[in-house]
Amino acid sequence: GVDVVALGESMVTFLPSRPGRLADVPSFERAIGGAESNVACGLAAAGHAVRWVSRVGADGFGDHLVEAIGAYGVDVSAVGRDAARPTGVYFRTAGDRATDTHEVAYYRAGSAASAMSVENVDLAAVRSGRVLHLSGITAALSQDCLGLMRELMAPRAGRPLVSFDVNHRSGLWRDADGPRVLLELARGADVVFVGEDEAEEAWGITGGPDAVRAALPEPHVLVVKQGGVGATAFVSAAGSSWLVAQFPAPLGAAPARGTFEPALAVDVLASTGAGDAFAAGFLSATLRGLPVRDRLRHGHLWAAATLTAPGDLAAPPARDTADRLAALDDAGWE
Ligand code: KDG
Repeated sequence: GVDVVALGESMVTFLPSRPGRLADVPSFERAIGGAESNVACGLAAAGHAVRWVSRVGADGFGDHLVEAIGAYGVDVSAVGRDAARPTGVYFRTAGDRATDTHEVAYYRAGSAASAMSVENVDLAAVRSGRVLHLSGITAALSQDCLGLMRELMAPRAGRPLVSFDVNHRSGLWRDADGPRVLLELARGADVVFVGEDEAEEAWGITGGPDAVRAALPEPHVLVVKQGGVGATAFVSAAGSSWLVAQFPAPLGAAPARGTFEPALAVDVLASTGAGDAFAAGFLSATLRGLPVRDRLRHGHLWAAATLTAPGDLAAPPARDTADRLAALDDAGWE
């Protein structure tokens, strides 16, 4: 069976040949990006059975995305083609390493993926995994995409465990609804990933992980990412019976208060994709039934691999290496 299905828009990504303003970069190197397919590729590279569902144009960039993501071992058989709409692309600058600010130029309005809907996506394929990974980016793309998200997240018997990364991209929302919609979607998910900075930007929540949990008590698992500091996971003892049945002891046994794990100190080259890598590492460890502390540590280890690579996507650490590091005592880890 399929462990994880990820649904979302992927784009051909153009990485700059040198630092500086977008206006000054003379050439770019082609790579791939897309928050949900980044998660899918990481999980597949680590040996999990993963499917990515999306729509791309009937064009060379669509071919490239399907081939490149497929090459990670991701099942791309349910990716649809749109003869009338192009594959989205985006350009990025390297930005300033000290402040980690960079420019992003999206060319994705009206893309094939932005026209995803309950009508043109294979819903059975999307529901075919134990876990369905979604993100708030999809909700921002169009009303049809938002409708698809709501349909997939609606409570129903046999619904896969829904993992939701808030991924607030303020530049993508065409109206002021983003924060409200993201909160609504997060409330309906089983596992939620959100940055402390994101929670402040979108929802005005200050006061750290406990304040985020207070505003978002519903998800069975809530992970608040605190950038270079670490991450805090909240796991409620309660969950719907089918959820607890699917993910028994490790989730049910965890304490209701937050579990904090410090991040690894690394030399950040490009932060894009680090959140996706974190989610993939956390989900990988979840699928393996590892305890909460180890899920957070695998998240940090996978994020570290991406933080130190130029693209949005890096090979996850080898499982035995990651397991050895995650098993260190607290002093060794820090
Ligand atoms: O999380 C990384 C993504 O932001 C990047 O790969 C591009 O999906 C992307 C987006 O919409 O920003």
